[in-house]
This record gives sequence, structure tokens and C-alpha cells, in this order.
Amino acid sequence: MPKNRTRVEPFRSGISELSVTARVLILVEAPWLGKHGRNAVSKRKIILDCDPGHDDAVAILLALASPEEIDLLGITCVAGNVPLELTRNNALKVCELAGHTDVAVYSGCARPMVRELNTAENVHGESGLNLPGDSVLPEPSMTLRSQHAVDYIIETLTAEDTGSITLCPIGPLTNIAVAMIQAPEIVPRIREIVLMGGAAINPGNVTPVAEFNIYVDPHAAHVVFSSGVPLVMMGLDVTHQVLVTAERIDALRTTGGQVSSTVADLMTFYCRFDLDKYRMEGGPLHDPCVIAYLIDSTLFDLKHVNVEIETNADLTLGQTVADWWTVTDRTPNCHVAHQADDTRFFEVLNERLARLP
Ligand SMILES: [Ca+2]
Repeated sequence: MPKNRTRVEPFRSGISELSVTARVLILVEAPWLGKHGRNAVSKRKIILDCDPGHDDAVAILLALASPEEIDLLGITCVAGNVPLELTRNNALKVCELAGHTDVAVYSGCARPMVRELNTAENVHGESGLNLPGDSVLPEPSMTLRSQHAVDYIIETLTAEDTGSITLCPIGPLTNIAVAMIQAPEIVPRIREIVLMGGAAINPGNVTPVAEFNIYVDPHAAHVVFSSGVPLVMMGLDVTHQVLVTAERIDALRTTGGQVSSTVADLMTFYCRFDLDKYRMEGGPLHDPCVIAYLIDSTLFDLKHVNVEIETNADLTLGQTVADWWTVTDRTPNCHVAHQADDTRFFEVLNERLARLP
């Protein structure tokens, strides 16, 4: 086994020796098993914190299509790919597209903690969710909940059992960090944070070393990465392995219903940027990696390392500095995904999206 594959393999080989009954008992009863051994069988209560965004839209749809593994308590929106007024409206549009008009959607922070907001209309279009020809999805009839996203996150973590809620940020980390600052008592109540952001061994995508979500609010990222909460990082290391090629867009269009077809259209718009700018064979489907990991953690290989956020230096602002080879004595704080099974990822995605209308 390669040295850098540190996901709980020793344990898995251990349970393979046991009877089926014993394995079932362990999976159901044993809290010491740890989250990585349980992901495939335990349903997670999650709050999805997002800035839609094409890949955010796919992540929302994938979560809504996966009720066996994911209990989506609420969607919280933050400024990121486009300003907050657009990200929150796009979240409503996506829920409505899926026919899930009962989802609770909350509006959060309109700007990063310290820096001015940087947006990405060059990738996502002026609306944040443009379709080919710069058309957009219909305006939603759903409305936002009146509570602020940060208050919702705090209230939910306080009300639910300790260790029962997984936070899934797929935009800048502002809402999560502000919640941690406003109510530090929630921090030990969080089961885990599975986030899209950063790059451990890959180059950056907005600066030579920084990934967009972390770069937009590096101070918030610092709060989260130094919080002590168990972290799983789906960064560019894996998202650049999960590429929406023309063939995969065709597969979406032909296997599912209206939602899959609309996702194919969204991806057609989205991919043009990466094809032009990075000469990739397809657009990286960043945010859905978070949800795919919750559905089936074996889609990814992870390594437990120390990751800290650069907040001071101009040249490397927002870099996720990962101690990949343990050259420091810093304590590992983050499971970094570094290998994705892209073929199986798209099989899961297609199958799930086809469940929607
Ligand atoms: Ca996002």
C-alpha cells in the first residue's frame, strides 16, 4: 500500500476477518469506529453553506437526491462567486428546480471578514448561474427564511445533540467563522467540517498558490482551520481530477430527466471557462466532491496532515500550507483528499441526479 494512503485501511483489513453479523454490530454500535469507517452506512445531518455558483448548484442537487445518506437540515448562503443577493437567490432557484420547495434557505454574510469581496463572474456569469446564451433559471417562488444564516448555524448546533451535525462549506468560510466567533461554545458540538477549498499539493486557481474559496476570505479560513474541529478538505488536488468532459455532459443529458438536462446546460456554460483558461479536458466539479464524500467516502483517498492558512503575505495570501511530508512538528488537523475515483464519482452523480424530476 502506498505510504501516503492513510485512510483507515488497517482497520478495514481488520474487520474483513470478522463475521458479517459482527461487522454489522460494529458499524451500528461502535462509536470508536470513527467517522471515516462509517461514512458509507451512517446518515449525516448537514448544513450546506454555499455561494451558488454552478458547482454549488450540482452539490445542492446531489444532496437533495441522496436522502439515504444525507439529512439536509438547511442551506446557508454567503457572498463568494457572486454577491450575496445573487447566491441566495440562486440557492432558491436550485431547490425549486429539484422540486424541493420545502428546503430552509438562509442568507448570511455579505462580505469577507477583513478583505473586500472578490467574485468570479468570469466563471459563473453575471447571475452566478448562467445558462448557455446567458439565459438564467426562472425566478423562484420560494422565499428565504428570515433568520440570519449565522444565527441559524448557532441555533441548530446548540439545539441538536453534540457531535451530530456536519458542516459542509462549499464557498468562502465567512459564515462558519463568524458563527464560531459569535458563539465559541458551538465549536466542540460540530461533528466534522467537510469543505471544498484549498490546494495541498496542487497549484492555486486564483493566484499561483491560492484556491478561490480560501483566497476570498483567508481570515475566516484561518478561524476554521485552527478551530480544532475535525476537517476534511476537498481541494483542487481532487477537484481537478473530477472533470466534466463533453462526453459526461452528454451522459447527463441522456440518462436523466429535466434536472439532469438542466445540469448538462449549466455545465456547458461552466466548462467553457476551464477549457479556455486552463486547457483542461473539462471543468472541475469542485463542490459536489463534498457531498460525494458523504455519500461514499471510498471515492477519495485522504491523508491526515497539518494545514494552516497564510493570512499575512501578499504573494501567498490564502495559501493552504499543507505539511505533506511532516517536515514540521505541527499537529495534523485536516484529512486532505488527494486522489479521486472520477469514473465512479460520475456514476454516482448521474444515478442520483436521475432520481430528481
Ligand atoms: Ca462554491
